Amino acid sequence: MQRIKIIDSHTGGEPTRLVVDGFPDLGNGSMAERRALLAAQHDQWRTATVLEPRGNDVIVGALLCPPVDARNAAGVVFFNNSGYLGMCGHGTIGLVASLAYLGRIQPGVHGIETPVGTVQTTLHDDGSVSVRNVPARRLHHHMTLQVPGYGPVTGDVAWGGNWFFLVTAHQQRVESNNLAALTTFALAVQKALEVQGVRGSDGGLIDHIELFADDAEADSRNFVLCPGGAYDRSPCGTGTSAKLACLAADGKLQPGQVWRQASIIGSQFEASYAMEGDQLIPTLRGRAFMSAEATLLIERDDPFGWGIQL
Ligand code: PYC
Repeated sequence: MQRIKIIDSHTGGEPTRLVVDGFPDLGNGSMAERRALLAAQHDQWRTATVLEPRGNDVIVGALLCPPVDARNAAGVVFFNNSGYLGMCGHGTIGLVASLAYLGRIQPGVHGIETPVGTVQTTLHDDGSVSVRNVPARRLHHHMTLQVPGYGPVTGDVAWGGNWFFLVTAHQQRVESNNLAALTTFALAVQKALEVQGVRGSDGGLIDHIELFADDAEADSRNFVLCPGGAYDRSPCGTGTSAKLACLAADGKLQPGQVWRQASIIGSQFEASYAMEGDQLIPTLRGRAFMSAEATLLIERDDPFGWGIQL
């Protein structure tokens, strides 16, 4: 019998499954190296943790790792139903709240190492968490794609810790009672980007699609399609970071100015950015709530023990 100890939380409705113990030893390399090792040699631990029958398409896994730099609180490798993420904003908020729940950290500033860089987080006295993310930037402005079934779709390509295609002008209704149509549209855009060879500056897939609409309670409401086909219940920390980079490039948001990003289910992140030289550094603030503390069990003879993979 294999055992994986987890803490589940959700940030604005989006779940994070923190793996506290039970995964294979990935050595002492950087989080990018540990992610590569997990993907190449131990991927069944990802699938066992986030796929059915124990998980589902929405869960983001977060493997808790000892940090390389002892001044940091932790390292983390994020993964989901389709593979591995660079950074994850809602997941980092969930990780910090879970470490607080476990009594491992107190309110204050805590460095977290991720595969795309170290982020500085602040656990506030009210339980909310700020994440000072990796630098965000816009790569392409006003790029027009031909999307089969929909015609031309124009958007921006930006990095916020993952690669995003951000679409503001579209014919879609960004409402929670229109999820099937939004998902179908965003999947078609995701596919068109891949087929037409549009990639990030590091060659990475543009695998997150973000649509925007006005919102009565916030500066904007988004719908974010994640790489594995699920939509983000939270406003998406890396997606909000990519949005800040686009707003800044368009001169529509100044350093320090607050941007309230609502998700498709109405949860919110408060975001702003600072300039450090020519780098735009986003900060997001949100709150995670604990939802479970459990041990996953994998029986030796369970045909679906390592996840249902279709
Ligand atoms: O909050 O950055 C985020 C995120 C990425 C994928 C799901 N959530």
